Amino acid sequence: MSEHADDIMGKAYDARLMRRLLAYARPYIGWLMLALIIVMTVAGVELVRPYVIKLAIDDHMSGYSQPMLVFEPDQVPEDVPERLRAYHDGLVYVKQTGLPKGFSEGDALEVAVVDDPDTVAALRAHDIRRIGNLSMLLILAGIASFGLNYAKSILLHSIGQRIVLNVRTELFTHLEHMDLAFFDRNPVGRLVTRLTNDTETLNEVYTSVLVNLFKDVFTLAGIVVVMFRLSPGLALVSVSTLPLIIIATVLFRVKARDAYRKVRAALARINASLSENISGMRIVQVFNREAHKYSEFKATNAEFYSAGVGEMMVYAVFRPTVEFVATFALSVLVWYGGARVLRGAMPFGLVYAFVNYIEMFFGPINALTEKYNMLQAAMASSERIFQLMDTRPAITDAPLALPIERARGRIEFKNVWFAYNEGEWVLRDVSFTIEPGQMVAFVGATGAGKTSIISLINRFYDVQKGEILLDGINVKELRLADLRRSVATVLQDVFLFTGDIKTNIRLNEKGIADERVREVAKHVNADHFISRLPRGYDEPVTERGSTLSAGQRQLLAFARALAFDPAILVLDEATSSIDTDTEMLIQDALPRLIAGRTTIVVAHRLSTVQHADKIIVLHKGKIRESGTHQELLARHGFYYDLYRLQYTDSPAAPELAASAAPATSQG
Ligand code: DCP
Ligand code: MG
Repeated sequence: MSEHADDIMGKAYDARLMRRLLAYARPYIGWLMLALIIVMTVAGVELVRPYVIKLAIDDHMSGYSQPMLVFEPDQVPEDVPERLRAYHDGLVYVKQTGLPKGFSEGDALEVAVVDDPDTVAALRAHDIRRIGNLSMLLILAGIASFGLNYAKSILLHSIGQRIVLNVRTELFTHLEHMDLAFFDRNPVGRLVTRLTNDTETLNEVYTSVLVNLFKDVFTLAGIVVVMFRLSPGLALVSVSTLPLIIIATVLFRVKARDAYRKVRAALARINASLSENISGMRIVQVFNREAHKYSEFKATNAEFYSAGVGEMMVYAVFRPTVEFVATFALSVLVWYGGARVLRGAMPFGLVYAFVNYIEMFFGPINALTEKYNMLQAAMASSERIFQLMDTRPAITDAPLALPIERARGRIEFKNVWFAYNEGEWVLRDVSFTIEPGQMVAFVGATGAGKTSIISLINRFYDVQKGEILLDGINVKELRLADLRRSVATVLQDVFLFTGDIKTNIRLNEKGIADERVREVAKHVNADHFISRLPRGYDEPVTERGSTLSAGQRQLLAFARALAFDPAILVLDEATSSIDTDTEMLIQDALPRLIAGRTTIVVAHRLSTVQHADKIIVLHKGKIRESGTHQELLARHGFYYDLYRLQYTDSPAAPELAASAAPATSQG
C-alpha cells in the first residue's frame, strides 16, 4: 500500500471537494440549521456571562466608598436605570458607576459618601437581592448552555455518523460493481482503509468543523465587538497581542502540515507491513522468519513512533505559545487597567470582565487551528474517497442489455484476443464452440490461459479482439446479472464466507429453501460430512472456512454451484486438491452435477477429463489441438505427450496402451 505523496497530503482546502462534501450534508440541512441556531445561542450566552459578573461587581459589590447621588423620588432623571436605584427613608440613592456617559448630577439633593450604618445596611440589602438575581441568571444560563451543548453534540454526531454511513454504503455498492481488473490493481488493505479510516476522517468535517466553525468565528467577532463597546481603550490593549498570535499560527500551520504528512506516510507503511505479515504469518513461521520480520517491523514501527512524536512536538510548542501570549495580554491588561481603577477612571468590574473576555478569546483561536488540521485531513481523505467513487467500472451492462430467462448453454469463442495488460497477449486468436449439454475440458501447461478463458465467459474481463457468444448473443449485450446467474464456477481455491454451512451453500438467496440445500448437498455427496458436524447445516463457518478441509470445502462449492442450478457449470482445477476418498465422492456426484447443463472442466489430472465430449489443448494462449481423448491420443501430438508424461510410470494407464496401438498403426 504505497500512498503517493500528493495523495497523502491532498490540499488544505479545495472548493470542489468541499462542495461535494457539503452535498452529503444537504439532506440534513434542516437539522444542521437547528444545530447552528443552538451553537449561536450558546455563544451568545457565553458572551454575556462576563458582562453579568461585571454588573454584579460594579453596580452592587463596589461603589459604597465613592460618593453617591441622593434624589427626591420624583426628581430622579429618567436615564438612571432601575437597578442602580436603592430606596431608603423616602430618598433614592444612586451609585455613580454604571451611569450612562455624560450624565450630569442635575437635580441631586447632594453627592455624598454614605456612612450612616442604617442607610448602608438598607442599601446593602438592596444590593444583595440584586446580586442574588444575577447569580440566578448565571445559573440559568449555565443550565441552558449545558442542555443546548448536549443537544448540539447529539445532533451533530448523529448527522456525521449518518453521512459516513451513507458514504460507506455508496462506496461498498460501488466496489461491488467494479470489474476484476480493478481488484487486480488495488490491494485489499487500501480499499479497506478507504471504507473505514477515510470515511471516519470525513465524520470530523460534519461533527467538528462545519457548524462549530461558525461558533468560533462568531465568538471571536462577538468578543471583539463587546470589548470595543465596553471600553475601546482596554479593547485596544487586549487585541495588541493579535499579531503575535497570527505569526505563531502561520508558523504552526506549516510545521503541522509537514508533521501530518510524515505521520500519514509512516502510517501507510506500517499498515502495509502489518497486513502483509499477519496474512503471511503461516509462511513466516514455516520458514522461521520471525526474527528477520521482527527487525523489519521494528524499523517501520520506530519510524511511525518518531513521526507521531514529531507531530506531538508541534502541538506541544504551539498550545503553550498561545497560552503564553494570552498571559502576556492579561498582564498588559492588569497593568493598564489596574492603574486606571486606582485613579478611579475605571470600575474594577470592567477590568474583571476583560480578564474573562481575553481568556475566552484564545479558546476559539486554538480551536480554529485544530479545525484547520481536521479540515486538512478530511480533504486528503475525501480526495481519495471521491477518486475511488469516480473510478467507473470497466464492465457494465450495455444500454439495452438483453435479459435471459434460462440460457441453453451454447458457448462460442470467435477469434478471441485477450490481454490483462496491454500488449501482453494471454489468449491469441482462440476460437471454439461448445454445444448445449456438452462437457468440454481445457488442458495445458500452467499459465497457458485456461483460467483466463473461464473468466471471459462470465465477463469478468472484456476481450480486446473477437467476440464471445452465449446462445449466439455477444456476452457484452447480455445483462450481467443474467449472464453470471447462468454460469456457476467452482474454483480450486474455494472461498467461504463467515456464517454457517447453509448460508454458504445458498449464499443468502432466499429462493433456495432448506430442503433444496439438503437435496443438493446429498447430490454432491456433501451431506455425509455435514451431518457429522456437531450442528449439521447450522455449523458456523469462519471466514475462508479454515476449519474445514480442502476437500470438504470443495464439496460445499459443488453444492453451492448446484443449488443455483446454472445452465453452465465451470470447474477450474476443482478436483486437484482432493484425497482419493473425496475424489471418489466427486466422481460419483459428477454425472448428476453435469446432467442437463453445459460443463467446462479445467484439470491438470487428465484422468478427470477423459470422458469429456471435447478436449481443447491450450499452449501459450493458443489452441494447439482439440478432439476427444481417443482422437487426441491417436494424433500423437501435444496431448499424447502430456498423457504419456503423466502415466507411463504409473500402472494406471491402460487407455494409453489400448489407444496408442491403433494410433501407431494409423501413422
Ligand atoms: N495473468 C495476468 N493477470 C491475471 C491473471 C493471469 O497477467 N489477473 C497472466 C498470467 C499468465 C496468463 O495470464 O501468464 C494466463 O493465466 P491463467 O490463469 O489463465 O493460466 P492457467 O489457468 O492456464 O494456469 P494454471 O494452470 O496455473 O491455473
Ligand atoms: Mg488456472
